[in-house]
Amino acid sequence: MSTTTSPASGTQTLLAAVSAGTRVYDLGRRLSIGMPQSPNHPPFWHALPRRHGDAVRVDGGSAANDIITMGTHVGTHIDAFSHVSQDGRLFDGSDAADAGRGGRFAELGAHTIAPMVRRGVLLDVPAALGTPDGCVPGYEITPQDLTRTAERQGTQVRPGDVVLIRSGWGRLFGDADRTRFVGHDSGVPGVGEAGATWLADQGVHAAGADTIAFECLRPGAGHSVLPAHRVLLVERGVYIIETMALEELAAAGVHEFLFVLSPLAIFGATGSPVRPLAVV
Ligand code: UVW
Repeated sequence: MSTTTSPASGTQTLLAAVSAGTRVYDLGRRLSIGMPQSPNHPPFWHALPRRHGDAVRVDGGSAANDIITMGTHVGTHIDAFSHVSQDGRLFDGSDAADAGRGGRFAELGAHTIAPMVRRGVLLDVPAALGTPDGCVPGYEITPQDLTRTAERQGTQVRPGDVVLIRSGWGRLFGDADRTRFVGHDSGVPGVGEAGATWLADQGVHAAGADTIAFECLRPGAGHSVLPAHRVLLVERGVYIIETMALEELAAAGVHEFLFVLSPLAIFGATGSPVRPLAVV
């Protein structure tokens, strides 16, 4: 007997799963003026040049229209392979000086990042380290921390996964002092070169974190040295997702899920704002 599922019944299975109580976790941060962001990038700005009543239609209706400006690396976002070069070379070895929208960015820009519907894994590192509120500023999450976390959770990291690393730093996103989340002076926890290499060695497709630059920032060093970006974006071809909201997922004890992310297909862009979802 054939066990092939027709597209129609596959859709029905999905719809039945949704109506049976599938839960969707929003892993994206709200975009608002003044939110914490890296000083490397143009800030988020939102204006309302046409308000209700400015142009009233003959039937009495009117539309309000707005404008946003922002860097593509502001808020929850994904880094394209065009974002970082090392010693003048991009991920595919091409000359970064020849890049730009008409050059290699045509092959490496945000528009080339395929939408992701993949197995997602949350590694709740501070929970495994016994500091559930979060890692201390500037703490480098090691490969041993990552394997210990996966073992403690009973979670396997598999090739093709999207691995999200909770450091606990996301709790500072709404802090009145916006500089705390950015952590230029105080430092930010995250993986370093070794942790990034471990992730790439597992064959993951993308790696994300609840911090502004994904990787460990040493106190006082700011964004001056970013070895995990080099390893993942230039050497190993692993996408990076930053400024994710992971607290709700962690609080619910969810460590495996369906991960959904669709970048904006901005031609030749170095990154894209995203609103990732975890579906369980
Ligand atoms: C930072 O904001 C530093 O992250 P990225 O430039 O990698 O997007």
